[in-house]
Amino acid sequence: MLKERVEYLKSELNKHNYNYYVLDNPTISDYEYDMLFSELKDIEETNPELKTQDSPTQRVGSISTGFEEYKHKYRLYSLDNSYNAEDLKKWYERAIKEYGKSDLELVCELKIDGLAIALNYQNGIFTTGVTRGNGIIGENITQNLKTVKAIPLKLFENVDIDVRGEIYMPVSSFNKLNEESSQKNEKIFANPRNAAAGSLRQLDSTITAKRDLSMFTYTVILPDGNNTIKTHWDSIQYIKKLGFKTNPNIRLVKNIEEAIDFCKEWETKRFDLDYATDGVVIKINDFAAQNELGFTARAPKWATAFKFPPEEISTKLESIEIGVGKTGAITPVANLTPVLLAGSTVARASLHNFDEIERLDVRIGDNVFIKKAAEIIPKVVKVVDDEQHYKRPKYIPPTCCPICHAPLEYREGEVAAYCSNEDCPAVLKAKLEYWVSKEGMDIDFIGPSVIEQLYNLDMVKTPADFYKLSQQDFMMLDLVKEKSAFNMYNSIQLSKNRPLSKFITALSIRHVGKETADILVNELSTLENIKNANIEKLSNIEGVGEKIAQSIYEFFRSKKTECMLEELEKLGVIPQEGTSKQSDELLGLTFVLTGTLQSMTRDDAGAKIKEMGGKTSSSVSKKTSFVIAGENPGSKFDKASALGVKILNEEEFLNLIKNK
Ligand code: 3B8
Repeated sequence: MLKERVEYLKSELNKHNYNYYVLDNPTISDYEYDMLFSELKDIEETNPELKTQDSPTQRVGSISTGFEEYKHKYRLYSLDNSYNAEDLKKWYERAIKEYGKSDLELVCELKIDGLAIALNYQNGIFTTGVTRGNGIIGENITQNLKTVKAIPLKLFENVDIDVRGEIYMPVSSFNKLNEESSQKNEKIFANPRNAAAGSLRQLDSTITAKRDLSMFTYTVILPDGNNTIKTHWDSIQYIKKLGFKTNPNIRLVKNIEEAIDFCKEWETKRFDLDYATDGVVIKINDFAAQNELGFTARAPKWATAFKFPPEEISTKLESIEIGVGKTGAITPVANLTPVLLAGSTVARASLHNFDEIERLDVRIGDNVFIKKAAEIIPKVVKVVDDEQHYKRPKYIPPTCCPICHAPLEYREGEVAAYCSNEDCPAVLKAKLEYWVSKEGMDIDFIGPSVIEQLYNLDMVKTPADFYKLSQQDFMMLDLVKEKSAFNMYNSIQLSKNRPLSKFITALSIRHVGKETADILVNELSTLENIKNANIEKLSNIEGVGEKIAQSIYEFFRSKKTECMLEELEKLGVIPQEGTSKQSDELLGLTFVLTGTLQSMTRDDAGAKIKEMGGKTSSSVSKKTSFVIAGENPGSKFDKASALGVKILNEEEFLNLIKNK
C-alpha cells in the first residue's frame, strides 16, 4: 500500500520534473509539486527501505570527500575544428571521397559551450556520471549530476545505455549567480562555462543543487543488438523519447552548402539564446558511413566543429594607462567602459606598443572594437568610425617613464619603448613581483601590495632583501598581524633551496623565461657553469639564440649581478642543482608541446619530460623528435606535419611517459 503510494509519487514527480526541466512545459504549480515532494520525503524518512536510486528526493545532494577517477567504457573523442566555409568543404569532400559517394546527409547542431559528461543507465536507472577528463579517464561526479534536473534519474524505457552531453549554466542564471556572489563578496565566475565547472566540482553537492545547471544530450551509444536505428538523426529522436533533453536547434541537411547556411544563420542568432554556444557541430548522418570513416588518433573523421569567429564588440576608450614591466618595457593598456565580451566583463585591453596606437590611430574618447582570441587578454582591433574621431586630439606617446620620469628609449629591431633608468621603481617592483611569483621562487603570501609597501618603506629593494626580514618586520605593514607575518616570513625561508631553474627564471634576465632557464640548467647543470659560459658556448645550446646568449652573458658580467648573487648566497639562498628524480629514458629527445592537454598543463608535461631526461623547445625544427599536440594545436602542428616530425596525441604521450 505504502509502497504503491511511493511508486506513484516517484513517477508523478519524475514526470513533472521532465515536463518542467526537459520540455520546459510545467503542467502543475510549484506548490502542488512541493506537496508531492514533501509527502515522498516524509515516507522515505520513516521507511528508509523504500528509498531508491531514482527517487526525486535524491537530487538534494550530500557531501563527499573527493572524486574518484573513472575509466570511460568508451573513449570520449574531441572534435577537429573548422574555421570557414573552405575548411568545411574540404572536410566534406574528403569524407564523401573516402566513403565513395557523391553526397552524404549531414546533421547540424549547435555546439554548446559547457562541460562534456558521460552518463550510464542500467535497466533505465541512472548509475554513474563522469566528466570528460582526458577522454580516457574522467572523474566520477554522479552525486553532483543527480542534482541536475534535466538529467533523468529513470528513463521511460528500462534500457542499458550510455549517453553523452554538455552540462551548461543558462546565461541568465550565471548573471544572477554573479550578482548574488558579488553582494556577498564571494567568488565571481568569468563566464557561464566556468560557473558550470565550478558548480560541478563542489564536494558538497547541496551547493551544486542550488546552482541552475542543465544538460543537452547529443550522443547515445546504442544498446548491443540494436539495429533499427541507423542514423544520428533517428538516434536523437530515440534519446528524446527516453526522456533526455536535446537541443531543439538541430537540422538534417542534404549537403555541405546547406550546412554552411546553418552555420551562417546561427553566427548571429546565437546571441538570442540563453546559453553559450561556440560553434556548430556537423555530423554525417548515416551510421554505416560513420563506422566506415572511423576516427583519427584524436577525433572522428565523420564530424567537425565549425567555430564561430571570435566575438568583437565596441566600447569607449576612457584612458590609456602606461605599464612598466620587469624588463623596463613600456606597455600601453586601454582602460575601457566595461562591456560583456564572449561571456566575461572586459574593462582593459592590450594596445601592445606605441606603433600599434599610431597604426590604429586610437584617440582617447574613441569608440573602439575589442576582440578576444582564445584565452588571451582582449585587444583593441580598430576604431569605430565617427565624426568626432578627428576632433579628438591625436594620442601623443610619452617621452618619459610615467613612474620615474627618466627618458624612454627605443632599441634597434624592437618596437617596444623602454624606461632608460635601471633603477626605475616600477622596474624594481616588477622584478620583485616576478621573484616571488609561481614561475620564479614561488613564495606564497607575498603579492604586489605587500611588495609595494616593503619597497616604499625601504625594506626591500632587491630580491636579497627579502631574506633579511624578520617576522617582526612584516608586522609594520598594513593589516598584517602575527599569523600572516609568520606565513610571509616562513614562505620566504622555504624558498631558499628552490631548483636552480626557478632561481634562474626569478632573476629576470632579459629574454630568459622559464623555458630558457630550464634549457640552461639542463645543459650546464650548475650556476657556476651558467655564470661562466661565454657567448659562443651559450649560443650553441639548442633553443638559445644569439640575442639570448648575449643577454645572459651581459647579465652575469655586471657588477650589480655579482653583488646580488654573493649576497643571496651569504643569506643562504642556495638553489638546488640538478634534480634528484632525474632519469634518462627520454635522453637525447626534444619535444615541442602545442595545444591544450586535458590531463595536465603544458608546464607539467614539460617538467615531466625533463625529469625523464628529455628536452623541450618552443619551436619545431628538423631536430625536434616529437610534437605533442593537445586540443586546438597551433601552427606548430602544421609545421611538424610539413617537416615530417612525428606528432603524438595526448594519449600516446601519456603512454610514452607511463611505460618508461
Ligand atoms: C563525436 C561527436 C565528439 C563530439 C561529438 O554541443 C565526438 O558530438 C562532441 F568525438 O564533443 N558541445 C555536440 C557537442 C559536442 C560534441 C558533439 N556534439 N553537440 C556540443
